[in-house]
Amino acid sequence: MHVLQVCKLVTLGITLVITMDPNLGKCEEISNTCAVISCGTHAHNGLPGRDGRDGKEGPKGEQGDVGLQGLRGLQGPPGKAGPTGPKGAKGPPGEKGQEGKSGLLDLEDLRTQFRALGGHMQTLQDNLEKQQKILLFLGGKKIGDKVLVTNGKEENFDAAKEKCTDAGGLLAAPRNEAENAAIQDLLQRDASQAFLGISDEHVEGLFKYVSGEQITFSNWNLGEPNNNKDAEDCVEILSDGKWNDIPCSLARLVICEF
Ligand code: GN1
Ligand code: CA
Ligand code: CA
Repeated sequence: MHVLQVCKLVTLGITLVITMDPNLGKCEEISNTCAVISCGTHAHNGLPGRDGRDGKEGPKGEQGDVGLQGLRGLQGPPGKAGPTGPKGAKGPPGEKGQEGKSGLLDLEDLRTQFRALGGHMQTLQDNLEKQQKILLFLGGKKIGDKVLVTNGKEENFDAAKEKCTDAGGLLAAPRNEAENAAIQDLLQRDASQAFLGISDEHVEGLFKYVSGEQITFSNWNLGEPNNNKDAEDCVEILSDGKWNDIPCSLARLVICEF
């Protein structure tokens, strides 16, 4: 039903009510609510009424047509690697390489190097023997793997130790009868006594090598070590090869072992 038709019906209703009850509002007042309401006598038609108010918003329209295609998007990340392709055809043969060396020649080269190395080793051996001859000539003595040498000087125990370590050796200490005899032989040329690299300066009665190990060989004189006057912690070797404990402050011949 159109708005106009509704309005006409309403106006008709109101006109009927007013006619039946004159106390109700005048027709002119009511006509303001609807442009099609007519007032007064029906002698002739009045002027057309004013435009009505805007109607209510209508219902939602039907869905429109599909729009135009949008712009192209940004490039995506690279895809996964595809499967391995078929094997290519075999290439042409390469150029011929240089002529290889004979294995026999390599062996001959090695023989030459060995001969040269042998020559160097012989030279070293000759030099070593020469050095030993010089050492023995100067008073050194070889015993087993040890070389014993004296500087011909007499020092107290600490100074004697230092002389030997400064030279890259140790104050001599015999580990067996043969070494004891070699030291004895050496001291007889220069003095009547020499220090040994042995002391009980840390624990009374417990004699140790300067390296810190407890002694495994000894050749004490009869009644020694007696720690005379409670002041004897170092050891001398006498001209007969026997040992005696003496004060470390005394000066004795320095004999080193290398
Ligand atoms: C004694 O006798 P002599 O002087 O060689 C002593 C040693 C002492 C030394 C100290 C048997 O030796 O133990 O170390 O004096 N010998 C005896 O100088 O008592
Ligand atoms: Ca002692
Ligand atoms: Ca003594």
